[in-house]
Amino acid sequence: MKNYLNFLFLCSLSSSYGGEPSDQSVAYSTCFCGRPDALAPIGVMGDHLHPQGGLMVSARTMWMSMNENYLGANTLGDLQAQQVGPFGVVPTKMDMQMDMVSVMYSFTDDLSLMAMINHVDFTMDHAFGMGLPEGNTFRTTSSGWGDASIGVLARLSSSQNSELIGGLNLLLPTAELDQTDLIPPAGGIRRLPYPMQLGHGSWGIAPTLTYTQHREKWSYGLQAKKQWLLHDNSEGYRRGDRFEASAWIAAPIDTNLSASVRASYSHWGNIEGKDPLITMLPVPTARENLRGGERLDLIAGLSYAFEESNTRLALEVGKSVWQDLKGPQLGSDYTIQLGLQYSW
Ligand SMILES: [Cu+2]
Repeated sequence: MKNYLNFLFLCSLSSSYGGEPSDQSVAYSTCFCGRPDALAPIGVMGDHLHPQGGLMVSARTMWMSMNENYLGANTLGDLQAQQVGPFGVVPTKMDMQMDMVSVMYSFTDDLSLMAMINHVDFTMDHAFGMGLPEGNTFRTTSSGWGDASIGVLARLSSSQNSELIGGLNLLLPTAELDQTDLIPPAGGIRRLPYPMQLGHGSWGIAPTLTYTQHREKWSYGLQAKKQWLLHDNSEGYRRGDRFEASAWIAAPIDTNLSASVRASYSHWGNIEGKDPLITMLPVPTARENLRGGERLDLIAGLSYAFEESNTRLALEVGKSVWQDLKGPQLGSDYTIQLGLQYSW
């Protein structure tokens, strides 16, 4: 039993969940180890701290599938999307995979360092010349390291069962922005449009604010996150600012297993500036003013805490239920996030 109470995230005392609060609970009053919803759903980062000296490594993979063009909040058929421009080529489907590794280290009980790198794989299918005898389809792919980040997380306030954590991340321009592939209607190998490039390639800052509260039988949280890029990247453009807000409820459904539901709203701007090697392509993904949008996702999650090994395995599956995009632009259909976290 002692093992169980200590198993998660190096917390050094029992929680008040299902038992009397420990007399040490003054020191770490907001440690909810021992329950599987101790941490936020796997798609939320920056929601927790560790006691001084604590180290956590997380590996996550995220998949996103996009398979319809939107103009505002409405979907368009491929031919309709082509006629909006009119565009010689329209994207019809995009699949993204992002693999992320992050590390947390706690300098003090109230301050942690966080660092993250990611690797991305993109596939985009296109149609061109629809309605014409020579009409056809083609696929482009790109793959490589995305933009890394480092940052700090600090406890701003806490009570017996809640805490407020502020984060500040520095975004590093590590992604390469010169991915190319064969684009048949453009006559050969060309630099790929904006969404197929591996990241933003700019220095930036991303503050987060996260509130969580753990009740006896359930927990909830709220997070707001903003991302600003500070300058044009090496190719002469800057991706739009981004804002995300999440709200979730979670509850243990077994000793080791918890379930969650989460709503996530995101808003992102158009591209400023332009890459001259991209902007000439006859496809909406090469237009700087057709990149912005906003979206609401509903996301269900499961989290499993292994008793003996300080390990959590967690899954989130999300469906985009509403989006309003500068278009034609491919909208998100569903997302899956799988993560494994280990702490010392
Ligand atoms: Cu952690």
